[in-house]
Amino acid sequence: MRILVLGGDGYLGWPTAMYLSTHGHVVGVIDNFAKRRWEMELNVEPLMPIRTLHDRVKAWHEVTGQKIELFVGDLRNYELVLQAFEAFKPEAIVHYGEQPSAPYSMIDHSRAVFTQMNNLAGTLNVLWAMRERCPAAHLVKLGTMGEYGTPNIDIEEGFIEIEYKGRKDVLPFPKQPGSFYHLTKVHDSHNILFACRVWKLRSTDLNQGVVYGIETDETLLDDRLATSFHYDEVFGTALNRFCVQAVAGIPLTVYGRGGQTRGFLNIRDTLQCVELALVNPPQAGEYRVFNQFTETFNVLQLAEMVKAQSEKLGFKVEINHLKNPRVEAEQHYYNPIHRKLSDLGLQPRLLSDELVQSMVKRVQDHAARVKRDIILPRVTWEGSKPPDGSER
Ligand code: USQ
Repeated sequence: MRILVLGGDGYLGWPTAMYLSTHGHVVGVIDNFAKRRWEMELNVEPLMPIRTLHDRVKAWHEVTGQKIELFVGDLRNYELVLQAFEAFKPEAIVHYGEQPSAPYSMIDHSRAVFTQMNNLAGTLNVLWAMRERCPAAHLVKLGTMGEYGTPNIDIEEGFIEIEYKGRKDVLPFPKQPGSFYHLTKVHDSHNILFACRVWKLRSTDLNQGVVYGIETDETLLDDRLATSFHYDEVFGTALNRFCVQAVAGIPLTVYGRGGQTRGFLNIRDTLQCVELALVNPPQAGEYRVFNQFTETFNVLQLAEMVKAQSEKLGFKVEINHLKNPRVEAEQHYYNPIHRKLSDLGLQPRLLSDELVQSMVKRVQDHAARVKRDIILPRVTWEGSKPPDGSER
């Protein structure tokens, strides 16, 4: 299949491109390197040194003999998107090309507006360009479990059957997202659903949970193929951050009581899920939603797991309950359904003691690069002190 990965320079985009290339697909990537600019803005950087995308594509060819075609450009530039679709002729598009951080979107007014304009305009351009250039292609869009929030009922996969005043319908599941970033995914979902209904495009919206992990089979082939693993307060996610904190001797940053429960999955399972969606495409006009995670944990459980496994490796680890910088429920019901990917054959790699230990060991290899002053949260939902890189 000819597959174009949007956001191919990112934590998930680059491993996805390599994985699909290994699995016999013809792969292209688009990126405008915006994430690297945001990193510089905030003076944060990934744990491992990351080559430029041009160099990674070159290294991929040297290591495997496979080519990945590279397009440099911004999805907000409609002409560029049209030209890339025309040149590459994708049969499927995997869309990661968005600002992915909830805290980034909550720093200040300009980042909130930027996140919404960037994510929504990019996705709208993708939809229009699909309509113009490749209406039969399958859009696999990275959404988020965070679209649903934490309602006091089971969370269905995208749609819920409702009976109201004696009548029944199947309607989009109610959304209660927790940040301006998560809201962009809700708005995207509505735009994609509409484009499928009206233009008969086809799309799978992957409502993904929090991803953890450092390595995939492909990143392990060569140091030059590493993916950008973040641990800072803005771009790092819970479990990844805890592993770095354990190695750096910083008490684990559990926000509030730590009862916040989320769906989690291994980075390797992200790749498996995306491929499962790709090789089992929806019908023309169909918009479907998969809840993409393999297990649920609350934040305190994760911190306790990291503490226990790191201590086995000789680290002394404390858990700190910080004042929660976010506005979110810290104790709540959480039972999201996640059946559709399992039905397609997903073989999950669940979080194990060994896996936590292997992540901690891998972090240890790069311990000298950990920037200690980018870990504690400063962005708050109630009005942030912007993390200005110049202070660091
Ligand atoms: N948390 C802590 N301590 C930390 C970091 C996070 O207690 O040091 C808590 C947060 O308060 C939150 C939970 O852990 O309750 C998850 O936070 P996170 O930063 O790991 O993940 P989140 O902001 O939800 O966003 C991440 C990705 C985003 C994706 C989302 C999936 O950055 O792109 O959409 O996970 S989900 O969480 O299912 O919405």
